[in-house]
Amino acid sequence: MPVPSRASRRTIGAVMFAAAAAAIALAPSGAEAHAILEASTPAAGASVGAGNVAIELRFNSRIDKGRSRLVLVKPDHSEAKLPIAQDGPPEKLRTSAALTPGAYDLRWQVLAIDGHITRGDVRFDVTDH
Ligand SMILES: [Cu+2]
Repeated sequence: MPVPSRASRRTIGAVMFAAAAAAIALAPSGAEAHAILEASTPAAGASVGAGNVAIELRFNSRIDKGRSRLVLVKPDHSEAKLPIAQDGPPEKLRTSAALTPGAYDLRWQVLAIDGHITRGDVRFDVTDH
């Protein structure tokens, strides 16, 4: 292999530096990789009709569904752990529940791909139709 000239070595060095800088810029920091809730059904503060209610939470990153939890606090303040569907898009948690009228609080806890847990809740109302 021919020895690179001084000029081409400098060029190679510049390209490698640029590639390294780009890799650092693109690497997600821990904070950015945390799962943040982007949208939910029912939406926070929404009112939905009684019956079988489809529940879906969409996050900003892939989550470990097997190590995430959904707990529904019912109008009588009792809590029910909801089964999480293991199929579907990796950034969504989906389940459903048969709900009677009243105020509900859906508490979520998710494990993001960076190994960090985040949690929060979505309050909504179920009304009689
Ligand atoms: Cu994190």
